[in-house]
Amino acid sequence: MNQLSAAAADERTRTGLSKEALSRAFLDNLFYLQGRSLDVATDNNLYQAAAFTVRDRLLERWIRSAHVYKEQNARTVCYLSAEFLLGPHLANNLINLGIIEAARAAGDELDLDFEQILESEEEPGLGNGGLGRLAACYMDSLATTQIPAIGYGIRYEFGIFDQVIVDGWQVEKGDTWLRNGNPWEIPRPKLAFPVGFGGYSEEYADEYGVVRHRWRPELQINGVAYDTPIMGYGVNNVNLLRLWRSEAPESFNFGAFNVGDYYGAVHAKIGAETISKVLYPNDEPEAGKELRLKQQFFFVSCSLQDMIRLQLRNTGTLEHFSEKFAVQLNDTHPALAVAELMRLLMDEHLMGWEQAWTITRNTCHFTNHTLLPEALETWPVELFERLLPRHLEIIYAINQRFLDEVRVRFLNDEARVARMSLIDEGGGRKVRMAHLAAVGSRAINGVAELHSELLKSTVMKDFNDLWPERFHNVTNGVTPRRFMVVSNPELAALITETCGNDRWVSDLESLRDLEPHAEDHALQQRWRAVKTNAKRELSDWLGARTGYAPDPESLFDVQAKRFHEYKRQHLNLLHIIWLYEQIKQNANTDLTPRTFIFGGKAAPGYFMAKLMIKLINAVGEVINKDPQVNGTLRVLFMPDFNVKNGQRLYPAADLSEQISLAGKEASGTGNMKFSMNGALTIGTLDGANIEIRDEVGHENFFLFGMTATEVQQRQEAGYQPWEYYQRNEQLRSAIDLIASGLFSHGDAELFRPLTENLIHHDPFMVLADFEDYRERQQEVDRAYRDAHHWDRMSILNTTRMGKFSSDRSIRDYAQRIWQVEPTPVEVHD
Ligand code: 7GP
Repeated sequence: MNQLSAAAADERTRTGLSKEALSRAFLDNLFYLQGRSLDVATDNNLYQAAAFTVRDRLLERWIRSAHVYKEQNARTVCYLSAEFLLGPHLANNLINLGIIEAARAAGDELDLDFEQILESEEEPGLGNGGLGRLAACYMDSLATTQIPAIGYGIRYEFGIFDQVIVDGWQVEKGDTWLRNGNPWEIPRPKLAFPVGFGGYSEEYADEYGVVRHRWRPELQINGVAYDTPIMGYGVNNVNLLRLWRSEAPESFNFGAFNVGDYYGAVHAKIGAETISKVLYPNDEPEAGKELRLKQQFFFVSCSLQDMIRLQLRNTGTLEHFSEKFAVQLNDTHPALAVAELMRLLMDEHLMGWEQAWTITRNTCHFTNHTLLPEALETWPVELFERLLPRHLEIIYAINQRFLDEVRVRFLNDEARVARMSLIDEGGGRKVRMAHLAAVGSRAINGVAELHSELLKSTVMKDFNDLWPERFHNVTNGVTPRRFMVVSNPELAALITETCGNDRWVSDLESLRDLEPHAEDHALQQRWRAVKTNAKRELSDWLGARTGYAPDPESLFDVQAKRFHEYKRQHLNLLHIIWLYEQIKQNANTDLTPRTFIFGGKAAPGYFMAKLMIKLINAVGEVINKDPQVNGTLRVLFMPDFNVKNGQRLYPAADLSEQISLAGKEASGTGNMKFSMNGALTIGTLDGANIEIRDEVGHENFFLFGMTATEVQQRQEAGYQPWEYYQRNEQLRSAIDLIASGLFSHGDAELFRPLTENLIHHDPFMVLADFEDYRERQQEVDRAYRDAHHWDRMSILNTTRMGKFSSDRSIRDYAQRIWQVEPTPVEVHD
């Protein structure tokens, strides 16, 4: 071998995928990046060394992908989202690179605890729940389906809080995910964009006498890029997640800035850094929080400036901007993109209105994630005036043209004009962000069939009347890599063995091949053994944390999701209390032993949700200790439900609770994760439950409750929860038991807000659905005793989940919304 090719071979092994190459690189990284040898390395040292070893391998493919994308001038999806709830990277990247076995073998050889190294990773919790996790699943699927994409968002220093349970109450703890450093990101200090706030807008005449506008912000900060590579599964495509961190610009030079006012200068610097400091921990907007609007503008502006930079670098003109980029607005948080892209094109790049508007309208696409009225974002006009005066002007100008169109289309309908206006004129003028997003977008979509229909018939009805062709449905999906292969390796191995190959991992529809085996008793037994093992693992984990290790033979009944009244954790709880009463009344009551497991965070300011958490823990405390119950019932609360803990939960669930009031849950995605892992669902006809039930078969799904239409009718007829309370003895005694103080050491006041609210208001109609829910739960009870039948249903739930892979969702977006094609990447040796 000559010297050159020897060097080349060496280069290859530096990022080689063999056990030997991994082992060598790992030790190297441990020594040179962590300054440690094996004998003194901490868990975190080992994790970091492993992470850097994997990252090196991603980087090689990333550079190659960027090169191919650029060479082919590939159309690129830009997913703008205020949240990306990624979860731990290490195991996922090992799977996607196809080297988890080699890595495990390398670890074994070095006598390392591989699982412990994976466990050491602190997850980046840069999201609240469904919307943020969906963005992360979509990043995985974009790379896997080989679609060039950039995820743009905010690099929050503090992500979603850590939840600890103290005396049954949720207590929030700051999330310090960056404290040990983040090996997955690459800071790009030179890739920074100025972002203005405040000041005023002015007109001026350019050299040709054309009147133009410019914004003179009072304050400027910088957004600095932090890049994380996102590796596709089984391909060489690596996409980019680019998160912005706010900084004071260099001109904040303490000497030059504000001579003599040293403290003032420091204060201003802190102000700049505050913008990317913390994620707002609510799954709906908090009214009028100035910092939140600043965050939204901050990341939108940086992202668009970055896209413009890329386009100018590649083609020297912005004329074809909308052919190069498809921007997806993940709910209204990035809706300011519409106004900011207009401003950048017109004020900074001197385009005329018509051209800028055509580009903007052809670039943006908008996904709505909720119909809850309180979650529809609006911002006071006064706040806009103060923070974003030029954008307000642009919004007014968009609005004027838009309302003219409405008037021409619907003659003499000023009520409609007022309803559709970008400005809500009633009681304090406000900018309606959903309207801004809708007017500025080519396509608008909901996230499940029912949700998309309700979107068209309720909150966006007027827009659907005007532009029906812009409305679409793209049913959500989740990635089977993280939520099956990574989190449930035993199940994955069993499936692969039975199918004879692992094609299903990136072609989930092919799980249908397994269906003929659903009857096979040998498979059923192994299927059950895998489930029981997962339950045992979860039981050990819960035992160590809550003091109660549930029996893995009992039915694991799980509700894990954010706490919200519309999700009706209290419906589940009322049923549990009713079961408890049955046992108390008759010690011989024949019940299938069950473990009820709850998990989820409540927004720190959401009193009722926090009270529900307390009640669950209080009920658990009484039931779990009661000798008469004797293990038949257990109620456990898994603290700190996040992506990592979710991965422990999904494989271990027998029954998945998807019990929202019909019409309220836009889609749900946890429902898919449970079902993929062989849990059966008890659920309402809400969100994607409807489609899940259609796919898995009605006979393999426990349905209860009113339909969305019935909900509406009942509400219109005047819903009286009190009547249900009076009429239904079971329900009444469950509620009365809470009110009696049994679960609060005799304190009859503690849970009164909850019980009173149920009896007298019950906005989410818990009482109306209780009886049907209770009956369906009795069916569950019976069904679980027939192991063969249950296992068969469980297998069919998994094999029929093909539709709910996020790969399918992304293909839908690519074909129907973005018109973008895959760009495969080869890696040459
Ligand atoms: C959630 C929806 O509540 C959930 O049903 C859906 O599956 C998920 O988005 C993904 O589409 N919405 C949010 O998380 C959220 O924050 C307010 O919505 C903007």
